[in-house]
Amino acid sequence: MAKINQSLGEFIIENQSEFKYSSGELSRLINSIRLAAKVVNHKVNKAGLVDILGTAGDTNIQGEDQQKLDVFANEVFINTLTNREIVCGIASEEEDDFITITGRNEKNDNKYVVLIDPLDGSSNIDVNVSVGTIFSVFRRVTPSGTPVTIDDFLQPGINQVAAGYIVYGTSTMIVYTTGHGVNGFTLNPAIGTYYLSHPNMKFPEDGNIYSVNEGNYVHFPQGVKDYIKYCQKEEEDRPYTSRYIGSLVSDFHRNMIKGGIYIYPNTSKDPNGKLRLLYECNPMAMLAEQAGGKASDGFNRIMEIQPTQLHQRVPFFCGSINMVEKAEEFMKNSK
Ligand code: P6P
Repeated sequence: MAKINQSLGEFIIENQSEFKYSSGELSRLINSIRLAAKVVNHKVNKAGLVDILGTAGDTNIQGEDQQKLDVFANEVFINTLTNREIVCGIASEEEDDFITITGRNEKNDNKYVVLIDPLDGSSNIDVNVSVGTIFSVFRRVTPSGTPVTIDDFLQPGINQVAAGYIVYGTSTMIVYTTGHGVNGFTLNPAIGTYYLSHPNMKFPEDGNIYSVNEGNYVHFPQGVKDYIKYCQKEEEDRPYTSRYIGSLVSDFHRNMIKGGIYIYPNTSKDPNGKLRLLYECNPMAMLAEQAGGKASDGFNRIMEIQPTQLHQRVPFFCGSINMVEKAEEFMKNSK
């Protein structure tokens, strides 16, 4: 049972028994993410003051300029997860291939793999807009003691054992689920402790916020164009409000609290959309469903998509269930 102002550490211990596989490793994994988030948060909050802005002079597999904070966040999460000897493999938006982690005993007997977008929305860094970290956790499917293979990472989202994000905003929060609802914890930076501030988070079934980059309108599928016009129509509870931060974690977080839908569809420029299935859409979809919301590619449940590539992209419709289903209706009717 969640108690307001309970610390994240107390919450993890109290709820550890809920997790049927619990041998403490998942708790230690969440704890390591908690620690890494504090380190990244410290740097994000000082980004304007130290020479950590700007690009690191490299690009990631997506061909995107790697911001220095991207590189820093990636290293912090990978090192923290590696040092704690909890996971046997990591996949990251910032790494071309997955990373195999062998314990000090040179064995691969840890049971979890983590997939992570270490700093989502990084293009917002230099303009002081919220950014986030997104993580997804699976149990490995290949035999314990052997090196992980791509099959351990290419699992459908329904297999996730945990998922969450950190939003580095006006306050820093960890929001995560282990399959028993969604809880949000706010960092008290004065003492470096996260406290339960948003117990049992729920997506309102309806909302009046739609989040989409309308600059791409001419490239959208007809169903999305029709849904946007529906949102803008002077009728009943509309027009809705358009809110788009350009940071998935921030738009998702606001929509989960207030009600809303986030859409990043396929376009004529990006036929599979922009967002990555494994470390953006699947974890956000697990959170959405655990909070009573919905996540699809416009037609199919995100978490039932069988991945084929580590960095594959999918169209993403996510948020209040009635809004997602209305958008899916427009997609179906325009087919
Ligand atoms: P665009 C950030 O790069 C991101 O992956 C999401 O966080 C964000 O919602 C989206 O891309 C923004 O993309 O094309 O609208 O700038």
